[in-house]
Amino acid sequence: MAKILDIRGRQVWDSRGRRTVEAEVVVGRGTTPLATGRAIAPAGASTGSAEAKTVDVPTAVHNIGTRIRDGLRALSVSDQARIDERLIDLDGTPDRSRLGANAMVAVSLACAHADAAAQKVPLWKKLAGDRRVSLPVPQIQIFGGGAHARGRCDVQDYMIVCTGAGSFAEALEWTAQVYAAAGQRLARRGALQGVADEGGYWPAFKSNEEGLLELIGAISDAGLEPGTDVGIALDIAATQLYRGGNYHLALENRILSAEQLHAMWLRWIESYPIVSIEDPFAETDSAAMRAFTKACPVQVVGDDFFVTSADKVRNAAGACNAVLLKPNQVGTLTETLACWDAARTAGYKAIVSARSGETEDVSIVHLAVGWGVPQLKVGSFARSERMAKWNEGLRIEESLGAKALPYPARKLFE
Ligand code: 2PG
Ligand code: MG
Repeated sequence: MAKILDIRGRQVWDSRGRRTVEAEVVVGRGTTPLATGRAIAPAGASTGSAEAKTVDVPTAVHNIGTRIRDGLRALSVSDQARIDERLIDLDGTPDRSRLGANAMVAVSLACAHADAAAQKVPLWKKLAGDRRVSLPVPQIQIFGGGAHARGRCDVQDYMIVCTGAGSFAEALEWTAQVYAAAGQRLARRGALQGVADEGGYWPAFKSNEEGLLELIGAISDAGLEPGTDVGIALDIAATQLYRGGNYHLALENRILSAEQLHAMWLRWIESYPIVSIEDPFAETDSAAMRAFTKACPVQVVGDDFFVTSADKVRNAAGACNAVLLKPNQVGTLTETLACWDAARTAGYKAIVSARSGETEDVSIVHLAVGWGVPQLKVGSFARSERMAKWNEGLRIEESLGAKALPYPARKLFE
């Protein structure tokens, strides 16, 4: 068993040109180094209020090189639960505000990478053990709005899900065509204003519904069948729209009650091939979320609403039917896995997700594959912090070959 010999932190930069923290963990036998693992903390822009707290990057780097290094040294790097427990103890706060969730998640993930490297297996394989795995079904952003495009439109993520694709690689082929078609359509109309934080087009829509019409148009332009080949997933990130008990659609200059918004979402779901809707109501509006989930025939995802908390999923009482898993919302791998376990026990679906502030770190792809989480959300089909993750998925799919479980897209959304 390899033991942790050394840990250090360093400041690196993310996709928004902001500081973030990288952890590097050296493991070995005796005093002989065997392997190194590295991971970088991502950062959100539309964050849930109950997310674990970060500390500034110099403090995170300092914490990693001092308290965390001293606390984890000599632990077996294969014992992820023990490592994460120690991190939580060293932090000693309910919200991770002492060590910082950014420092903790970088270290927690770097330990997993170091263990995989010491065992000479890919991270997904270390996590899966002998279980057979498949690639997850991607939700890929085509238009970006909300907090990722200075509120250009109210809906944050207009995404596609290639529900009819037979493999991860085919889903990416189709996505490339839809992404290109969507850009051409916007450019022709003079409605293309660049790309938003996750690489989706920054659109000049006049209404939020226009985004749905444009998605349908782009799917058709790509020669694919909306609803059969390709469905739509939305992230409303509605906490961002919630003020004084109502929902403010700034683009349309309208203020809606929860009941009115509920009716609007149901009309959209009836009129368009929507297969998933995330945070359709604010994180504090549980009653609206519950009423909506009861009425909604498709996947209702809690992101800000659950903040990857196993307890919140266990206490959901009918709110949402799926959970977004973001390791940096809780701070450690073990807690993220506990949330996935809670979701499975409750019969909820799950999606591993990146953040709007990302880097070349591809750990989340391995988590989705290794833990058997059947969906993955990474942002759009542009910018290398996104493409690095899609490309990693391609490598894993290729390496699995015929050993893979059947690709789950058609079954998930049948
Ligand atoms: C979300 C994510 C990714 P952020 O809301 O699901 O789209 O955004 O990382 O800004 O929270
Ligand atoms: Mg979200």
